[in-house]
Amino acid sequence: MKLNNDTKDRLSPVVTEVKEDILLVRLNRPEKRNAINDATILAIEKIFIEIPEDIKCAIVYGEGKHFSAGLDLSELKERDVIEGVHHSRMWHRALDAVQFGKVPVVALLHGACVGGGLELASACHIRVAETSAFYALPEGQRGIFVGGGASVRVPKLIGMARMQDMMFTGRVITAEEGNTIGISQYMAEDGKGLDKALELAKKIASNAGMTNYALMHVLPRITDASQDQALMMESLIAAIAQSSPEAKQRLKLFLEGKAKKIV
Ligand code: 1HE
Repeated sequence: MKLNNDTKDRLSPVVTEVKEDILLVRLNRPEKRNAINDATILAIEKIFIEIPEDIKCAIVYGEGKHFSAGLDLSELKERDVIEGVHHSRMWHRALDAVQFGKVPVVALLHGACVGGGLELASACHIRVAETSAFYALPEGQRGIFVGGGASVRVPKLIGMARMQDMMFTGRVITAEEGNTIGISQYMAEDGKGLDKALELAKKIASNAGMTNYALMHVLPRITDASQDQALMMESLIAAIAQSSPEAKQRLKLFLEGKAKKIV
């Protein structure tokens, strides 16, 4: 039987759409609040590994009332220790494909952004939160631990003490609080987040490729390294970036008074 696009969309846990040079990646299990089962995390990995050359930025968002309810708990069956490690490493692989992939990724968050949903959001590079967004790490309450990279990525956004608080006490963070403490970088009214995410994605897509590459692949390694190694990496990537033909062209335009000013 040949499936039409509507049927395929209903069956796919993640759906993609191209808008000019932006890839829209939509979690598509609204009836399960976009809970992330194995099929979903593997689909995310495949999408980000296979991003076409002409795509310059991606937006990840969720269908329905919530961004994502996190790990699909119905699949959290008896696993022995080694199966548990492999499962967590599968998430790490997939979310590394998002964070260290080919293009910068904007996450648009609304409703629940909890557990594995927050892990996915924190693997993206910039987050826009609609007013309805809220954040939690219910792993603490479910008697488990984060396994999709939250222990590494969430403290980098909000600090370790706040993550400990979320897991010790089950604290739910509102969209406004989340924006203040660094989960999101932008806020939008409910229903307006995709416009904001597209506006940001277009700006990001217009950057020099080497600048975006350095921000995605070099800056995180600089922040993880010792100061001495970090400063050396900075010098190397600065020299590489400024020697690219695109950088030279942009600097020439500025010096000729033809480039857009900051304000
Ligand atoms: C689910 C899941 C899920 C909903 N796995 N099926 N995550 C959590 O502990 C969060 C659990 N979910 C919730 O607290 C709530 O569902 C929400 C606040 C997100 C949304 O509430 P609501 O009222 O809109 O929806 P609902 O009625 O609770 O759920 C609708 C359906 O989605 C229902 O299934 P149905 O067959 O009865 O209709 C729910 O069972 C289903 N559903 N969330 C499976 N998470 C890599 S390690 C990461 C570890 C974690 O992420 S732990 C955190 C798990």
